[in-house]
Amino acid sequence: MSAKQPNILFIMSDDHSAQAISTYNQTLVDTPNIDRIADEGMRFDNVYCTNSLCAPSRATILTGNYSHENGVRGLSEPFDGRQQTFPKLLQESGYETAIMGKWHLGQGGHSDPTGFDHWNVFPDQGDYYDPVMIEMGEEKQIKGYATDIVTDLSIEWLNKRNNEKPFMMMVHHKAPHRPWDPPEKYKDLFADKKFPVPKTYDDDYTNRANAAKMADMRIEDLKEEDVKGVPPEGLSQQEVKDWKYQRYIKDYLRCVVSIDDNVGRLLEYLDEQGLAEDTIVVYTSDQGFFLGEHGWYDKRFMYEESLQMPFVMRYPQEIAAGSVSKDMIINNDFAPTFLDYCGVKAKEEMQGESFRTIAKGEKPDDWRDAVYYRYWEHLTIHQVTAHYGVRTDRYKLIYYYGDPLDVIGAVNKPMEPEWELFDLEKDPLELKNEYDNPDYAETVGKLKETLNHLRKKYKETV
Ligand SMILES: [Ca+2]
Repeated sequence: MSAKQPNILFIMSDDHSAQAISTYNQTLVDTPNIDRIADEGMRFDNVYCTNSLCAPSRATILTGNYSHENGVRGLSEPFDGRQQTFPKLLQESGYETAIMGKWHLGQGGHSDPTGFDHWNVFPDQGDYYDPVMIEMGEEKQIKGYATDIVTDLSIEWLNKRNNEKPFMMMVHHKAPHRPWDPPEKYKDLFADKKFPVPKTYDDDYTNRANAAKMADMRIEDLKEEDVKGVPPEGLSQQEVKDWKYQRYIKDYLRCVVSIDDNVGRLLEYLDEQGLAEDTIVVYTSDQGFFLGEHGWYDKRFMYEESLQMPFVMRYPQEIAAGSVSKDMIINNDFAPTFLDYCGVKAKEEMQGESFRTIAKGEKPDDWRDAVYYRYWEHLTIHQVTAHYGVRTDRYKLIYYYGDPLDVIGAVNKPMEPEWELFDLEKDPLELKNEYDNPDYAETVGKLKETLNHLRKKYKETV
């Protein structure tokens, strides 16, 4: 193999919103180590998941394909590992490959990880404390805190790997996923701090589709086990919400601080081993997350906080330090991009594009100007309505199709279809649906054409 093939260290957490990373937003928490990847490489401001849910995003990242193509449209559909994935292609091309931590794509049969020389993953969601892990099919309980353990195992594997081969390792943290359990050492961090609430915290969902009103993921609905306690007596409804929000955001951010520490450990390891120059380092999350925006926690919606994935990447040989990209990238693009860097061809076309040239600071003339999104689950947990839509640099058109056929969880739950249009330039917080505003009729027409074009392009049939 060519000595020029880079290593890839792909670090991904679960439900880590860009708002909770200081290179994106300074109001919540300091993440010096994740920021370091951006400072020494590129920060991507417009990276989107194409189905904002854990398992589907993971399946898309592995295959480069949309949910309907890779078979993981919702949380209940196991991944079929016989299909083409980028780790498999790299392994076949001489890479040594590994995955540590969260897999969440089913277990046993054809759903165990494939394309990895070594894997050690949580069953399903996994536990924060003393988690059971499955190492190459064998269950073992490991003492400690999940985020530290995943990093320990990753460093252990890097020490043992075959130095003759380039490596690709996926380090997948469980944190900061619900139930947001922080490590013991950080359980009192931020104890005396009061975090600001986001601008749309008290969203009342007027001028919007019913879908927003129906969603069952409001801060006030957080359960006792989520906020690890009962609100003091005598509080007003708003005070209970505020109390819950502080409990929620503090535990969430405690988990984030621990992730950032562990990202730092891996970066230091690369420095110590002289690997930093030859290794592409990525930090991302499987989707975004609501941290009180629109009064919510969780994800699923095509709204910005849930759609946007944080994404920073360092590769000193090609990416200028401190650079920023605003180009629209989707999680389908990750697989073709890594293959491009490694000089490996996919066997059949993936539904994503390599953004290697964008990372070099040059945007290809024919780069996409619209992103297609689809959330398939219909009125399952959190009561979010199935929808698909298109986002351009200025507009977002969402169709809540309400069709009980061919969607997950939809049996006997038909709904009146509804549309939302947001003008992101005038209304970046997505508070006013302009779909019925005649001033936007022409825009709506054009966006529907784009939507239909993308649905055809990606072979969407329902
Ligand atoms: Ca997730």
